[in-house]
Amino acid sequence: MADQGEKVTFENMHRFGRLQDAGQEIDMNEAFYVACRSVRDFRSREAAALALADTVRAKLDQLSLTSPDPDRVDRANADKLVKGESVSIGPILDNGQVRDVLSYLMAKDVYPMYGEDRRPFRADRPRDGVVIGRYSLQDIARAPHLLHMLLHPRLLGAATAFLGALPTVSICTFVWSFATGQEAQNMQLFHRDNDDFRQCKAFVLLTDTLDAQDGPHVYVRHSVDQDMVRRRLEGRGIAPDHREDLLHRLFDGVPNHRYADSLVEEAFGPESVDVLTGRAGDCFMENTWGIHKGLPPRRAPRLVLQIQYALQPSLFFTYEPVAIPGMDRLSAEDRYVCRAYLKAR
Ligand SMILES: O=C(O)CCC(=O)C(=O)O
Ligand SMILES: [Fe+2]
Repeated sequence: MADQGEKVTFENMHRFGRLQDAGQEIDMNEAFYVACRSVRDFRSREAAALALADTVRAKLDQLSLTSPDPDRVDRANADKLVKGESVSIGPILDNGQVRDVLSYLMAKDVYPMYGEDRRPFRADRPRDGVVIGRYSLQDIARAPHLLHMLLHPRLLGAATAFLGALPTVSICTFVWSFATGQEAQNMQLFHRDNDDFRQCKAFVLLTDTLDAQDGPHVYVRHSVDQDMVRRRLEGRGIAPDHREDLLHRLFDGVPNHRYADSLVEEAFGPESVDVLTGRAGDCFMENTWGIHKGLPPRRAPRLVLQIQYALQPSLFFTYEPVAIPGMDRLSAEDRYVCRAYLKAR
């Protein structure tokens, strides 16, 4: 334990978090992760996120890194993210850039995202029964135009304003969803992401996603805040007992909970369910505490780059940053944003 009266600094704070005297160590990262996933009350999550943002800004200051003033970046889109509305960014890759990414990835091994069988395959010959595929960290890191996407000013501006400090890319992954005809599973079912008290995701479409057959992303508008949902249910004249039951089922679920389509439809109505379509190269962002899913494609496989911006690396993952050319030409701030996945050498 730290000496009595010793000042808590960023350098020594981890020692205050460990109960070494009792001969047992409690990993506070683990405790923090459990908290991120278990605190379901929106206002408590927001208070924790704001405190965390203050801490991150102080830490950045110590590292002589500049965190842009959250009010001077993309406040308008950040406000939408806070309220639980999706943000349309528009195209961030042109057709040639999309082709570069696709032809690079088609020549790399794809691994099943879930399940025991980890054998790789190629995206043009998906293995039977594999619904969702991913790439290795090495192959993700070397993908063409990756830095352009991760550090895109529109994405960083909205993420910085939303999070209240310079973000950390805590997930960066190309995800294939294959047209298998199987029932929706996992992230194809309605859920909330809860890696951090506040996090947002940018989805960059790499295949055209024009209608329900293409497996579009689906976002439930205004599903982040139980008080807002309560007011809306009141406004629709839902009886108090039933209203509280719906709220309980929408907010008090265990982490990793999946929500039935019928529950979402009943609580929010079809007009609050946004189906986000677009052409390859298009990007949209959302606060993924809001309820969402990626529909299974029915015609052709669908490829998306998913970028999660948060206040810190996810405590769930072990990262192995990959050295890539071009990193040493970036500003220290940009290197910080990408540090969980990419390094200079
Ligand atoms: O692929 C999608 O559209 C959704 C993915 C998702 O929700 C997730 O990875 O958490
Ligand atoms: Fe998700």
